[in-house]
Amino acid sequence: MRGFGAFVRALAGNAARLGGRGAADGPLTLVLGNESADLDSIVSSIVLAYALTLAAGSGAGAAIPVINARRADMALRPECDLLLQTTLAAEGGGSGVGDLTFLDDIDLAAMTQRYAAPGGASGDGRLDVWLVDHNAPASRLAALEPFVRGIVDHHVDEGRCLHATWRQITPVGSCATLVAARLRELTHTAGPGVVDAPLAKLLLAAILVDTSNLNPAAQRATGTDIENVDWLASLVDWRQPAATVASDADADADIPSLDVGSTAELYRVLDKLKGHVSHLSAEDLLRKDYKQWEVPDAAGRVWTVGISSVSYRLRKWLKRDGRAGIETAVGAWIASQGLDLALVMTHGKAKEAKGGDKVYGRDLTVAFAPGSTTPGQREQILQGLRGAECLGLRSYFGSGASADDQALGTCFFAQTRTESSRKQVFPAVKAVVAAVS
Ligand SMILES: [Mn+2]
Repeated sequence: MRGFGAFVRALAGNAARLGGRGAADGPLTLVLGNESADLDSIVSSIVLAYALTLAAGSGAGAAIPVINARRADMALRPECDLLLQTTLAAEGGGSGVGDLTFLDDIDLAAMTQRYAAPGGASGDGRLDVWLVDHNAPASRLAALEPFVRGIVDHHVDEGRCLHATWRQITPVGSCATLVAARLRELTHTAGPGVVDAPLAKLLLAAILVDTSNLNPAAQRATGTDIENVDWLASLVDWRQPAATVASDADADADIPSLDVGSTAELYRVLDKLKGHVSHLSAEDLLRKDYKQWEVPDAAGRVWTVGISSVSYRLRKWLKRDGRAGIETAVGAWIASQGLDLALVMTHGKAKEAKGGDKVYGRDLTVAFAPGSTTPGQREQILQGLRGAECLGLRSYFGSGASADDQALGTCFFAQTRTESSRKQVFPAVKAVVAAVS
């Protein structure tokens, strides 16, 4: 396999390799992003699969990137859809996103059973799973854990999959940075043709989105992110500024395009698409960027905890659906996912006061399953969260509201530590739940 274009054009054959009985008994390498299936995860899984394929040489079959979401869920991620369609088309991938493998393309139970025997069912088959942008399989995919061979991630180490032979967990702004760095090393041995212009833009886009365009105020980007952004930006074919503005350019202004002239413009187009969520139903808002964990407490009980990240400020959502509407939607989400504890992180830019500038902020909504938690446990969790320094929670509706909230099972907070994303919030929640007795 030579070049990213060849890798992209071979994606269409992956369905057959995963498909029928017997077809997948040979060695198989899957590269899986995290269950939020955000841009970073999708890009990292595609590009790490490419890097592994290059490194393995021509003898082995290509590693298969697997998007950790259902195919239909791509409709909730217009920024991913645009970036992937553009990149895959530029590389000659005929069906674009249609050629990618999604969770619903794989019969996980059948596959893990087939490969469970040492050496695989056919004797020479072996299933290797690489996790990117997470370091422990989602609870729904726990059956994959014994097959995890490698990890490339930038989250807090959950201490799982210690048997993996490659375990790279580095706190940088974007997992795509780690994948880019790995690819950059490959250019030393495999030549500069390893990274072409569309691939550079693909990686660059993921890093920019995850680091808010390397904005120091967001406190995401590290030196490694900045270094790799510089390198990738030098490889992209940027649109040259036009001498005169053609009249039909104005007519096309509403159709987003990634044919842009700078990193700032690339970020702006994708960030705008990503933030376009106000038309989504409450359920779609909750499931769009969602992760779920099993967390044991001090009494030995296992809590099912779900955290939704929503690019929509609570103030706007309250105005649209009302407090009761949000509580009903979160309650239905808790029931449908079988959660004990649900957290909804709403974030984005909003005006603090009429006529003022838009300021980036965060809110946190905490809700419990009424049947599976006791008032005492809820109190311990809320107390723990209020005391968590990395959150800086203040009651959203002012003092006195929290007692009512607790009886209802839903609490609304302003999160004053706005730099804490789910990467910081989940470890804090995990520690609070672990202390419940
Ligand atoms: Mn990430």
